[in-house]
Amino acid sequence: GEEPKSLPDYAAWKERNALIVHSANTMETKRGAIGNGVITASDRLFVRNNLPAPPEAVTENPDVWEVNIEGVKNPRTLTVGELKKMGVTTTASVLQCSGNGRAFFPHGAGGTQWSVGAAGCVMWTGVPLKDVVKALGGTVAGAKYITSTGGETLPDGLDPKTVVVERSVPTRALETAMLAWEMNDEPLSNTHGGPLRMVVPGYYGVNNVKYVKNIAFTENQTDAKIQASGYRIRDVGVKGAPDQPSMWEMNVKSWVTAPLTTGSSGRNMIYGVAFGGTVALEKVDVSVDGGKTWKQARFLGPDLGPHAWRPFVMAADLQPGEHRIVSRATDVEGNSQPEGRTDNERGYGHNGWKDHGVTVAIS
Ligand code: MSS
Repeated sequence: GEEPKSLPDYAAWKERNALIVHSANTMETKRGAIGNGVITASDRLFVRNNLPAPPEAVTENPDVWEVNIEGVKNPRTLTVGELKKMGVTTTASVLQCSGNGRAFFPHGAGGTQWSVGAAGCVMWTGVPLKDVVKALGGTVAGAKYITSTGGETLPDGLDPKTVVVERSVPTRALETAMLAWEMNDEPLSNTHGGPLRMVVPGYYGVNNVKYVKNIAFTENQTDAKIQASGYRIRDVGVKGAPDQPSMWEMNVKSWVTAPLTTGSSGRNMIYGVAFGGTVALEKVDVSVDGGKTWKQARFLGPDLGPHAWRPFVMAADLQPGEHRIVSRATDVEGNSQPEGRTDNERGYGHNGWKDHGVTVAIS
């Protein structure tokens, strides 16, 4: 077999046994390591870097990190130290890669073959972006997007537009967006975007720009490749283009986390996690017969708000034999996970309940 890959230096503090290391830039949480907690332990949280992370030294003195704010009445550069005096809030939100579930697409969508573990629920502390905007006199007229730029040093010899992590989200996200310097009650690590990260609750991972160094309120979306043609939903075989849907708001989703392979007959506790994206979750139904019959599961632990996930549990009496266990979440607006998947070139946004199930042998 293949040598198990070791953790890259910038993520060496992670719990190796809880992770599938796809590459030095992509590590996912094993399905069996997600657990039943409301918050994902930092050392188990997935990692996805499109570029090499900045040197760890940037997090040694986080308060001196600078972010430039443009597209406001009084544009200026602010340090993290200054941001800390402008306002503060704490929010739990699901961080999920756009390609989580890509491994289930039969056409072999290119990119990291994430199963379910490119996701976690994280507690962020930072300043609401709208407090910052208010302090700088409000946004300029005509601003339709919030454009955030990552602070990585770009590789030499390449057109910066083709590599920079720069993402635009609609200004409606200003209601909940924040600039975070803490994750899970600790200073934000370099691995997850410290000293400062743009957090857009309910939006796919890619919009949560790490090491954020520039925020601009703009009339147009950035023409950086990661925005213009990357992270766009299109049919298989079609190239990315700005007129296709961008990976912004997440859809309603859930999956089973235990049992995964085997069990003994009689009473079994079936566990999983579920979230609604930008819409709060209403309920989760679980089926132990592949979707023929459903029963509502019970949420576990406290409700940490509309952007957090909710662990769930359902007791089931299982007879010997194979059981296909699936879960289906519904949000408060009545959107439920579909049975199937929407095939798309890059394998984004998969929330179909059928593919996300598990087959368990009961003896
Ligand atoms: N940011 C920056 N700066 N860079 C990079 O690379 N990536 C993305 C986000 N942000 C990046 C950023 C992605 S893509 C994701 S998912 C996320 O991040 C992740 O996170 P963590 O912390 O986990 O690593 Mo997909 O949609």
